[in-house]
Amino acid sequence: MKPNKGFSLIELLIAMLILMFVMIGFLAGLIKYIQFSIDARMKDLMDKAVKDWSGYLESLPYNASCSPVGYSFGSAVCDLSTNQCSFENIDSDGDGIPDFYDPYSGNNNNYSSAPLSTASWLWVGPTIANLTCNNYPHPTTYSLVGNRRVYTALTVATITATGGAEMGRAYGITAWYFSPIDRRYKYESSLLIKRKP
Ligand SMILES: [Ca+2]
Ligand SMILES: [Ca+2]
Repeated sequence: MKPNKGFSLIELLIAMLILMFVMIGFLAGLIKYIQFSIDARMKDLMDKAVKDWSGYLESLPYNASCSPVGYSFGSAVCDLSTNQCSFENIDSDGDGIPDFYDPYSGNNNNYSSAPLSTASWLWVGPTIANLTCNNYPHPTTYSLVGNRRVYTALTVATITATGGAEMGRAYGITAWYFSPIDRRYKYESSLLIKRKP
């Protein structure tokens, strides 16, 4: 009987191959885990941005003088008992998101590589303008997770009665990011209606 001289070359190669597959599997899992945890942090910041901006616009005096001035969305007719507004049905790029909450003209998933190319109808956005309202400092228009941004944009319309008198203002608040998992557009929107005092 031959004495056992340890591992043969073949056995060593097989062991190394197995180890390599285990390592590749482990690394793939680790990368997925990191992507999911970044996505979760970005989603938290997106939720926070919508809440912060809603609270800010809510607290702003109706007659605060703000720049940029004017209504990015012109006038709208809203049913103030149900908060249903005429702009909810306007979707000029046909992607299923009303313009009032849509920061991009066209399919939003296509903007992951050009996130600053926002649509013309925004009132405030990542590159449109910083909002200045007297002495009322506003929340940031974007926040960061590493070098990835979570964006915020606003639209605004005046709410008019039949006959044209201003009854209030409607604000569209949208926060969004492109997912680190699949680069798709993820967003959250909110409508804030302020009645004229
Ligand atoms: Ca749209
Ligand atoms: Ca769009």
